[in-house]
Amino acid sequence: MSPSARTSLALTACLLSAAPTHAGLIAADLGDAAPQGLLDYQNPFQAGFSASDDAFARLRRGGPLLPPAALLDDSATTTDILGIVAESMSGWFFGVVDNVNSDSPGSATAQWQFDVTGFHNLTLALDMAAMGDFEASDYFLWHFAFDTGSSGTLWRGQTDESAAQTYRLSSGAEVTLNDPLMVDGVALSNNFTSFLLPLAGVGSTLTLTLEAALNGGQEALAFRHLSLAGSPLERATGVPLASTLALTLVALPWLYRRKRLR
Ligand SMILES: [Ca+2]
Ligand SMILES: [Ca+2]
Ligand SMILES: [Ca+2]
Repeated sequence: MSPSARTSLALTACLLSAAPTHAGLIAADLGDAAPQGLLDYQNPFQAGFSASDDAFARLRRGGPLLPPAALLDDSATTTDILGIVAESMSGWFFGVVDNVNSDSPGSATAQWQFDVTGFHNLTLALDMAAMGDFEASDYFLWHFAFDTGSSGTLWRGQTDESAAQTYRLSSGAEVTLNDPLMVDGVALSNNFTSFLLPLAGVGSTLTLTLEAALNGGQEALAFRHLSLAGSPLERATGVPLASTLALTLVALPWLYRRKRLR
């Protein structure tokens, strides 16, 4: 291949690389690191309830607010038959235990606001886990809303009173309980399951809301690895791929002639 042809191919590769690319991470919370892109977080029960074995909060092992025992799987070192968060897991998660109590007779709500300015084609990912013998009255909902108005329900967790689930603890012991929480036809277990959804809409602020009503001290629910991916808006309105290719093909003979004239 002549040097000029190589130059042309390099230019072609360069122009093609300017075409729309894959989505990147733009916001995150409930992981090992500090939140990313988080503008605001509201939760009236973040400081805890009167009873320390109830929770509706961002938590992690070691505190500052200590997770209730129902959320912790300490079975690797002690007798424990109920839990989600293994002793090896030190990062943040959102934990719910018996949030229907004397401090809060109804459902509880927590809200995250993320900066999504300049992005579209957003995709939300979240890991979910639950363990317990739930009732039909136990449920959770995740909603989204853009400042521009589009909104909707993301996930609905509801009890399947005709099913049973086998939970495996870090000791290796298996516990089978009736009535698991189901999300999109999947029975949650105490090992985290990843869920992924595209979000229809654009805006500068995305609000995510968790609403939950769990009534019972032996029922645990946890979320972690909340992350938001998206594509930059300017790439979507840039030079279309077909135009880029046409421009390159027109430029090739000109580049070749220019090289020969030198
Ligand atoms: Ca039940
Ligand atoms: Ca209760
Ligand atoms: Ca219950």
